[in-house]
Amino acid sequence: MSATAFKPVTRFAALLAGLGFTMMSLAQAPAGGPPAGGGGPPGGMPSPADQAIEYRKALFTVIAGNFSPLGGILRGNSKFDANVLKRAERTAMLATMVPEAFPDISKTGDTKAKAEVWTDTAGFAKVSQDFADASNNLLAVLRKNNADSAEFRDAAGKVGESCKGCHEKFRAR
Ligand code: ASC
Repeated sequence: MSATAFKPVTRFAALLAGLGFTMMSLAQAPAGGPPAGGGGPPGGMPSPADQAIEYRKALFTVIAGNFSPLGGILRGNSKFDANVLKRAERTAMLATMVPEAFPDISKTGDTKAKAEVWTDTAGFAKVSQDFADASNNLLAVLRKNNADSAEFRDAAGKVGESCKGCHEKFRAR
């Protein structure tokens, strides 16, 4: 192969760099890429590990943004309103996304996730499933009776307990 064979690739890489990408980030290379938690190449995109952690935090931000108002009803901080069912639907859907938000590459970096997430995989699978089950139960309760009932309070309380159960075991303070 002559050196000229590489020219189009080099030009492509230069184009990507201009757009803030690298060949590596395009390929989503998990291993052998920028060091985990290292922030990635200077001036470039975050490393795959940092991107995965960023994604996870975003997921939990949206989960909390939807569920916290329901917890607030139980604590007397907010009122049951027309948004409750919608928030419960979102929480149940988002709960299904939790397990995949903890890929192996995201163990280290700017995260409170404990190593146990990846060592006690059965335990983590269980608390993730508890959250999904409790969220689905809350949704079922609201679909039957979309009101501030004792059943709603019990079901929403169980979702909150599932959040807490995972945080106590798998999230650093
Ligand atoms: C929420 C929220 C959590 C849980 C937790 C329950 O609304 O954002 O992290 O409930 O506080 O104990």
